[in-house]
Amino acid sequence: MTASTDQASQNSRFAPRIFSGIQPSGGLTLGNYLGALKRFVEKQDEGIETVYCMVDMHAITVWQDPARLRQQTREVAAGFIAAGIDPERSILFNQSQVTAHAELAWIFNCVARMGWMNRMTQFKDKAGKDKEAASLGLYAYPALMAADILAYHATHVPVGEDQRQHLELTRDIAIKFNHDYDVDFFPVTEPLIEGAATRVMSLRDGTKKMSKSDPSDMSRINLTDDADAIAQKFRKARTDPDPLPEGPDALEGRAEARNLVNIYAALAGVEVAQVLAEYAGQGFGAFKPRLADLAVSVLSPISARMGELMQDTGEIDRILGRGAERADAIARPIMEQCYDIVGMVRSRG
Ligand code: AQP
Repeated sequence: MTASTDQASQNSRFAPRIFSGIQPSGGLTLGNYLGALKRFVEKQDEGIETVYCMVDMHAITVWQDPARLRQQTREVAAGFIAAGIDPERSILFNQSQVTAHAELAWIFNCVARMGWMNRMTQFKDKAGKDKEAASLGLYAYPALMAADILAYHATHVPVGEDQRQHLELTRDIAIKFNHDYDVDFFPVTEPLIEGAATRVMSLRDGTKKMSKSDPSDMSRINLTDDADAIAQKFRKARTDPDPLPEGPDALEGRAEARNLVNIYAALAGVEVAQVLAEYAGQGFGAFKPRLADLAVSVLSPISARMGELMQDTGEIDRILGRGAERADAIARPIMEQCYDIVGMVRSRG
């Protein structure tokens, strides 16, 4: 049996279930929208069971002002709903309201090996030069992420390219847990990294990921940006002087050009080759305003709806509370089984 058929048969006893999350560590960006949110909506609309989470416990692995964290959690929730997540069809909640995440993360801290964690590139990037000053939570982040996913026995996780390594670690943790305790308890989750915009890059530097925590606001499009800001940011986006080429291969070595073409393709829902067929030979002076118009047409209804939803944060809190109850109803029995497998006495009434 090959590794993939072996794994397929191992996972076949688990009903398909999608889990994914976004940190409320800032406002949502075009990268979050194209790499994650848009695809979350597609999965929901395919009729698969979908569980989506504002991962506030991940957010505090770096300093968050408490009032801002609360505000951003509600705003990110509004972003999910405005982008098309229906809180009746999907389960939508914030992580800290379901304690299984923290409980399972501790068990996974005891399953994951130091050597595995030491290889995580996101920790190296986020901790920067002064690793001694980074929080222990930032180091253990991938074990909490594995717990987020496996507390629901999720079989598939739509994410951007930057999360590939963490998903590999989630699989390693599931395999080691199953092996150590001689059980077939956790699925070996499949990452879903698909589409033209799995890695949207900074508008100021085509080698860096577009990120909500980048100090430069000009590096990203925020979902709440108005039409003028979007047009200005694309106009000032770094590019090269050459015209757009005829085929995708010729974008090799032109990181900024490729990024803008990928964004256009993902927003329009077409292939990169189709974008180039339309714009080949034209310069960025002509392309950027068309890209800005397209981005405004996609994002402005989302931004307007977010604004409306944020008028009633009490309703957002009710949605998150109800989502947390539904999430807990799935995760709690899995957590209790997990404690039993590990050998913990559970004798409370
Ligand atoms: N630039 C991006 N391109 C494609 N996908 C992206 N994602 C994030 N940035 C891009 C995807 O969005 C989901 C949620 O990410 P997150 O907010 O939990 O964490 P992150 O990847 O660390 O995103 P940021 O914006 O860079 O946050 P900060 O600045 O707080 O670290 C994930 O599926 C991610 O792949």
